[in-house]
Amino acid sequence: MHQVWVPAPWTMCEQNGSIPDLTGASHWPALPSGKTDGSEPTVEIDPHTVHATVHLPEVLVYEQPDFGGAEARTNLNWHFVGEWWNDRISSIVVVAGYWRFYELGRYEGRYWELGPGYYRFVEDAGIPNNIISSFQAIGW
Ligand SMILES: [Ca+2]
Repeated sequence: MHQVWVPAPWTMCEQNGSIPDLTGASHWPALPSGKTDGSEPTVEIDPHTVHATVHLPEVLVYEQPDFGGAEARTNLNWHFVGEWWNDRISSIVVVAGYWRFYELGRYEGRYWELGPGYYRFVEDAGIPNNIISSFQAIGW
């Protein structure tokens, strides 16, 4: 029988109506990847160095204060967080990068910026509780 993967309702994904913004990903940081034409590589890549030096923007959002309730982790920008997450974010961990959080979808309305850190209640960072509808990385 054909099995269909059904995401949990709080998974931030297109199946749940979340709208990813992939335009930003094209200029996110990246190291040269391996060549496929048989020529000598121009850069010798040490995977440990890559791990230590490349910090992709990354954020975790939580349903409740103090990092409680449902959690979503992402490295992507979101035009819309999806109906489940909409107006439901109460705490945030910014792992890397600088992120802008918007009160409306499509990066509209008021917005607030957070850098790396633990934000156990968004209102302590000046963001009204249960208001975020979209967010994007603006620097890293
Ligand atoms: Ca909102």
